[in-house]
Amino acid sequence: MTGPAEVRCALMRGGTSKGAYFLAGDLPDDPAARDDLLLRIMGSPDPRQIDGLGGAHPLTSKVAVVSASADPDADVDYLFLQVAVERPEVNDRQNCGNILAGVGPFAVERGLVAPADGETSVRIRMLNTGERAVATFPTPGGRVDYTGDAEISGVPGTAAPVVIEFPAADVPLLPTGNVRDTVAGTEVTCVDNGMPTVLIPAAALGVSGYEPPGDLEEDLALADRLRDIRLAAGKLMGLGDVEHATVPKLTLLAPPRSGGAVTTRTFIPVRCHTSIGVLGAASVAAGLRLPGGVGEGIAVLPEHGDRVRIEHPTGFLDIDTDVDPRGPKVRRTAVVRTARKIFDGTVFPRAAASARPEGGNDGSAPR
Ligand code: NQM
Repeated sequence: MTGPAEVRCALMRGGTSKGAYFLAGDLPDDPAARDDLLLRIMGSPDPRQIDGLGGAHPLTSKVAVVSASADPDADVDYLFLQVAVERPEVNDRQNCGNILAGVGPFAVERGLVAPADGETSVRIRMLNTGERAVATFPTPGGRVDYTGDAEISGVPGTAAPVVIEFPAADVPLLPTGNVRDTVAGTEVTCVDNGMPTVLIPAAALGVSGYEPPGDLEEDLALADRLRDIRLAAGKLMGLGDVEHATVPKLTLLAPPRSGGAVTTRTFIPVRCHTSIGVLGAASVAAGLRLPGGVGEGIAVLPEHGDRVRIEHPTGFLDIDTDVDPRGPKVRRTAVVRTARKIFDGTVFPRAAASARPEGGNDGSAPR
């Protein structure tokens, strides 16, 4: 498959992730041609992604495709694509709330949204799930200002805050219809507040939940157990066969150690997240608020207010969730992230002829 020899692209950090941002009009319309091009741009498949923009980890092998929205209630459409590192696969079955943090600033940079003098709000339709978000960030003098004093765990230094509000969505919060299920012999809570997530008490899997991500990734017995839970939970959650999907995510829960509500280790779905995804955290926070869920007896919820502090391997993520236990339904979710434009220019994809090693897709599971 051939394609353009050069493409306009911005590399941005969004929250604790990093990705290549494109205008939809700069990529092929045909999804197969687009994905082939993105694999060659990111340097996949290759564990080091040495010949492309990807950073050799799922958290740095991400793509945002942005366009003006035809929807009167949205300014822009955002399609998130997860580019696998070691396999020639591009997946659109999940959203990404971290990469979302860069979408508003990128839309202003590309002239899709006229900035106000002061701060600008961008209404974003997230094409992966049909859900909505509004991102608000500083634009003094009508230019995006990435500098500021907001700090997020997992990112050195400080930057301008990107405040993201998620209105109530129509997706069922409990995709299995139950607050607790027994899946592959383990009691779990399957929840979806923007990201299909399986909550699992760490102790039920024989780990503390405080281990560093690398140690958990090396535990092959744990990996087998998580795989069994994920495949069974995926079916129960209506996601079908998730062998090659990046959802559902799996979050191990343990009591908080640093004043937060809970400690987490999240598998996305094979590598262990060095922090936690935004929508993953939104799902955890909502799940903890459901009476009868597996978080009961583990999490310590604040007595007042919507804010929940989710501890993770490199710090914490504060997220606001207003949950109506009748339904149950999430009325509102909000989070503060930061983003930064790293470069803006032209990317030169690897030539199509060398895009795939002999044998192509080896059919192995996602990482
Ligand atoms: O849950 C990683 C990330 C994510 C997704 C993943 C995310 C989210 O940290 O909204 O941001 O779960 O694959 O970027």
